[in-house]
Amino acid sequence: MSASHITKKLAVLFGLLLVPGIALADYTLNMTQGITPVSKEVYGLHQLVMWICTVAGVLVFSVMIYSIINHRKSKGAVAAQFHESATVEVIWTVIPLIVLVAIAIPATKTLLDIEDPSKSDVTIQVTGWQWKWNYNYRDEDLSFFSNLATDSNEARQLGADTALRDKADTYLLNVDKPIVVPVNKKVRLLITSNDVLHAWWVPALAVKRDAIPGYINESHFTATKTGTYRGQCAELCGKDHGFMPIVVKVVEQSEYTAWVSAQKAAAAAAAGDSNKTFTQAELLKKGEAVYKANCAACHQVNGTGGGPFPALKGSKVATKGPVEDHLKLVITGKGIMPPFGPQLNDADIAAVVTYERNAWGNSTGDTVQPAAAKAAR
Ligand code: HEC
Ligand SMILES: [Cu+2]
Repeated sequence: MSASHITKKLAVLFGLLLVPGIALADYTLNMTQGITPVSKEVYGLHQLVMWICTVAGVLVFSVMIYSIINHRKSKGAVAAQFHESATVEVIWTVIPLIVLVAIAIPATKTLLDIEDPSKSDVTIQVTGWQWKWNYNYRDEDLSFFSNLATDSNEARQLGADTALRDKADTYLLNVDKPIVVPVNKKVRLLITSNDVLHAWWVPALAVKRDAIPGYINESHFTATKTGTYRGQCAELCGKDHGFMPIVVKVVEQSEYTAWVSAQKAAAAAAAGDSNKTFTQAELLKKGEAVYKANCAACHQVNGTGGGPFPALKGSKVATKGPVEDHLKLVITGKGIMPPFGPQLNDADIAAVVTYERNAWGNSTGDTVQPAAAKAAR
């Protein structure tokens, strides 16, 4: 191969190397420092160990390379013999020992801090569901589900226009209801699961804990900076593992207090809805929102289903069968369809069933009231 040939090939290679460089412009090599005392400790520990490794590596490889070059056989070097030399053995035992102790002391301190959820100000029970998170504020009697934001959910549908993806705000990293916590307060997390293994992971908070059915893992964080922090489920948990993000909003205490009362008022209003009678138009509007947040992931926004998920458009249950059976199926689930009875209130269930019976060309004309959902439970 001629020299110019090689130069050309190298130029192309470098050109190609630049492509991902542009795409990953804000990619960083190091781990995040995060916004909690524990995350900073973890970061510091990582830096310390990395530098110890670097120094040890440079020292060892320098001696090795120097020896290979200067004491090589072709130069006539003869290997020195120091078998059973007590001095050498003491040196190569004591130096690593000192290094290990130097690492173990800060590592133990960090581990103890990670494992210390005592004296917390707020306790939140985090429950993994396929494929969403449930948050239960233990001291506030407040509980809600956090689903993938509707715009992201629509953008990932079968056959969705890819332009939707660019439009979706923080594609796949946004939820309909984030959890809100006060700044500079210690938040204790009780992490568990309702079905399979999940893991609650938010890098900026240095929390990554398995959510295990029938078992409660404890963790904690104290966010020292207001803002929005994102994470994801970090345990392969089935079809929509990649679609159950986590959003934590850290706010001032006063804003937190206001948020809690607003959430409680909304929950009380929703509970009241279960005793109301709605018009069909109201139910359809509410039902569409409930459908998009809870059902579209499997049955698709346009009701056509796909794979193991049956189409609801023209489905027997949603068009011909009695309303009662439709309600029961949604409440108790079937096969791999999870039960929505524990997840949705009567008004939500009535609304989504009304919607399914009248959307996408389904034309039963039925209006299903919350009282019917209550009776079907
Ligand atoms: C995790 C995926 C998943 C989600 C989310 C889901 N479903 Fe289903 N759904 C299924 C599967 C799978 C079936 C088929 C069950 C069977 O027959 O074994 C099904 C069946 C149904 C049927 C019966 C269809 C027929 O004709 O047999 C209805 C109605 C239905 N789902 C409504 C809903 C509603 C309402 C929601 C949201 C509140 C919802 N589904 C959310 C997976 C899902
Ligand atoms: Cu998960």
